[in-house]
Amino acid sequence: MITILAGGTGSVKLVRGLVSQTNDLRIISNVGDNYWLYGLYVCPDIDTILYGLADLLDYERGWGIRKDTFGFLRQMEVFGEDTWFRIGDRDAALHLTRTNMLKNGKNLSDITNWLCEKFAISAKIIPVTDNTVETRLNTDKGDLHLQEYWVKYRGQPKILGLEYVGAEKARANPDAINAIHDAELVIIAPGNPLTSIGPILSIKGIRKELSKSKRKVVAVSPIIGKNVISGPAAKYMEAAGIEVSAYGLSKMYGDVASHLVIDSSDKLQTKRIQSLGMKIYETKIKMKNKQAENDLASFILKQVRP
Ligand code: FO1
Repeated sequence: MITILAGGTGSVKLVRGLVSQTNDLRIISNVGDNYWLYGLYVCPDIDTILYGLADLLDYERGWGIRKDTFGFLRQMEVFGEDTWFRIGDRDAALHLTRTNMLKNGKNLSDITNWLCEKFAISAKIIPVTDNTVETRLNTDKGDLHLQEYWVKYRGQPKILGLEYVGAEKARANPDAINAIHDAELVIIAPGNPLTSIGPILSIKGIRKELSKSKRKVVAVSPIIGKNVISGPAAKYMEAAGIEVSAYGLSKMYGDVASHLVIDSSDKLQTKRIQSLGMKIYETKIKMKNKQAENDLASFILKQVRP
């Protein structure tokens, strides 16, 4: 059994690749960017995996359903509501269903299992916790939810700090702990280390279990040279004073992973990273198409030997 820690669009590509190579995959999903809107509970990282594995994801945007319509949102605008967070019509149906199930006493894990069944997804998606953890940014425009910072203000405000509110008290999902404990290999997806993977690692039970299992944990870099393959990770890393490079990443994951997959073009960093005690694997990490997703997944499963 293989387990992957995932969040955001960088992760879903590798998740898809892994599904093509193994039939026993557990996906521990970030919940830090979950967001309440119009009384609906939106879980972007869970939904990106659901849509990705159901082959519904809009890959151009990296979120939502391909060819979705936005009639619901247009009507909300007519009613004078803010519409900077673009929820599609079919996407809204999912959020409404999930919110009703929550109101009827189901927890996020049960609901996510049910959604996997509905989308005929055989991999198991495990929200890292059923409690609320929110990634919030302290900025020069005030305290903002991640979605407000990134979508509403387009990542413009100056970041003064980042916090995973609720992480202290959140109870790790027991299925997530078991998924780490029982796995042959645990993969940290090439997601944003601060806003996609960070909230997962901020939950004490998870970090402890990963540290115990460190010999079988491999992280995949989302960075090539000084650039992040996609998304705003560099912005968050710079704000946190972390070097934007595979080396900077290895320092962040040093206590939870003992293997790191980097891009072949980052060879020159290998020695520096090895000095931190990590085993390095070099390959092409950019997943431009399905073949590249499968190739990276296959490389990890064949080459990384705990
Ligand atoms: N990202 C945007 O940049 N603009 C949007 O309007 C937007 C809407 C949206 C709706 C549902 C959903 O699941 C995700 C959505 N995202 C949108 C993506 C989201 O903000 C982030 O990419 C993730 O939270 C990062 O993992």
